[in-house]
Amino acid sequence: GSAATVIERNTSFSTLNSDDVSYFKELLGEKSVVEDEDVLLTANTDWMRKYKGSSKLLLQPKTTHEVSQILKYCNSRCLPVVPQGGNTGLVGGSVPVFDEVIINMGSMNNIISLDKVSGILVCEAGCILENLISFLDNHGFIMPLDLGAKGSCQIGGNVSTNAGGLRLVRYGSLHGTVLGLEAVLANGDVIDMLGTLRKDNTGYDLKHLFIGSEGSLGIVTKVSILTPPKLSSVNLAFLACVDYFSCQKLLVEAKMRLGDILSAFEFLDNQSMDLVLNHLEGARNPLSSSMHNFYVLIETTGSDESYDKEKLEAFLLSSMEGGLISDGVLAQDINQASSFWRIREGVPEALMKAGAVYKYDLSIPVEKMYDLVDEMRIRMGQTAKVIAYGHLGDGNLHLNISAPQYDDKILAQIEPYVYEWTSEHKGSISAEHGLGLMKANKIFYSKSPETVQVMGSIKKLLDPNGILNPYKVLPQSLSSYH
Ligand code: FAD
Ligand code: 2HG
Ligand code: ZN
Repeated sequence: GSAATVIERNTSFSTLNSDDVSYFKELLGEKSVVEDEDVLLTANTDWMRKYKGSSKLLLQPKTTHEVSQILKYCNSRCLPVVPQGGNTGLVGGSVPVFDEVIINMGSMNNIISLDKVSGILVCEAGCILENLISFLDNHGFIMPLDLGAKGSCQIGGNVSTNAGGLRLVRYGSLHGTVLGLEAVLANGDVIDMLGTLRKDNTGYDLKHLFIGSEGSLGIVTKVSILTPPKLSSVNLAFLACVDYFSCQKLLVEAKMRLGDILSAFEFLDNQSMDLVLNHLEGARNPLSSSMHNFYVLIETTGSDESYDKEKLEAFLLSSMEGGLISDGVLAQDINQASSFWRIREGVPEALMKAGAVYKYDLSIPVEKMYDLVDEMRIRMGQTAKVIAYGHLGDGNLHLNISAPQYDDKILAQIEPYVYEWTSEHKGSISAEHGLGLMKANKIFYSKSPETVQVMGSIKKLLDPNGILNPYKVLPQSLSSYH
């Protein structure tokens, strides 16, 4: 009932020996070659404690050259590796399946430059997202992405998963904001695509292959990213809606009437709220009555305090009068705003505390999205709770099934039904978390066989021995070639 898929170790891979360890110590220095059992246990285990590998070695390169030397050596020895950032990934992609060597990027955490005219930030892949946010804040800029895992996740991990998060509705995906990358291929070749230009149509834009490929094509070592200016006026409203249709209508209205300042549109249902209130210490419902069916967070970001507030208030008033929202409150200060965000961002943590969880991260046309949730509640009956929330502004549903413990019978109630439903509605079975180990064999629900075949050819070209994050992303038939 947990990781479920049965996978066999690729027999063409070799096994780590003492000569390998000596080579790495010589290359990186003793301190960057970690064999400590406690450290390895943590690095072998994913954030959900659902996926566990058995790697015996973790390497901490400090430079691109070191990453290059590591990969060149591993490739020649046919030693498989897992690139690891903050290990906050939710699809089992960031931990080994068997004994793969873990390449932890945390020591490559230098900020290289910030161009204060263009807002272009260049940094190493191991920079923690929250540190970049603070650094930019001091210089009058913000990161174009923000997510609940910001305290641990790294920009290299964000890029490798093409993380979406809370601001995508305003600033778009990393395919738009990442201007350049440096990546190291399986054979150790360093590919310098670290451009800092908004426009550059010279040939194939290869950086896009590394955005969202989850460490299966190369290790991202540096990133250049366009950061928007920090605007002075940020407002956050926490609202209640009686039904899902109202949430949907509210979104359409918000896009139309607040479009120029809208910076987030998130939703959670009452089951998500209950979970947060029951499991997160100090959390309380910002709205006096707890009898609401749906909650929506609307954030605006603009440059004129009084104009922005007036605009948002007028919007809320007319939405209230029109019956789209049944209750609501505007954050009065930054502390209140973070307590509102804590509720939304705290759902994954609350789910962890509640027991076993089956996660589905789906893109579904907004009109149809909640139909799936209703259907799942009927399917699951009393055996498990169905928790629904997500980035409504982007058509991204986080459907979580929460149960006291993992159970194959529960899994069989969920899969393949959820994937089939999503595919029939022309959705995506991975909106923002990637495929990892969890969904490597499910790719066909969202991509045609011809498309997957081309992906396989690209993988083979860039990583002929298949050493980079094996068993992940692509179906086993394509990724374990010999
Ligand atoms: P890891 O988990 O370490 O790795 C993720 C994948 O990227 C793995 O396949 C790994 O091999 C690969 N990888 C990591 N670094 C590199 C590198 N330098 N080069 C090549 N490959 C690399 N995701 C969203 O999209 N939106 C959200 O709103 C969101 N919220 C979250 C909230 C919480 C509480 C948690 C726990 C997770 C959330 N996530 C979200 C998922 C996760 O945080 C993101 O996918 C994040 O981008 C992963 O970054 P990381 O550094 O932790 O990467
Ligand atoms: C979020 O938006 C994350 O909170 C996590 O993407 C979603 O845990 C999940 O299902
Ligand atoms: Zn999300």
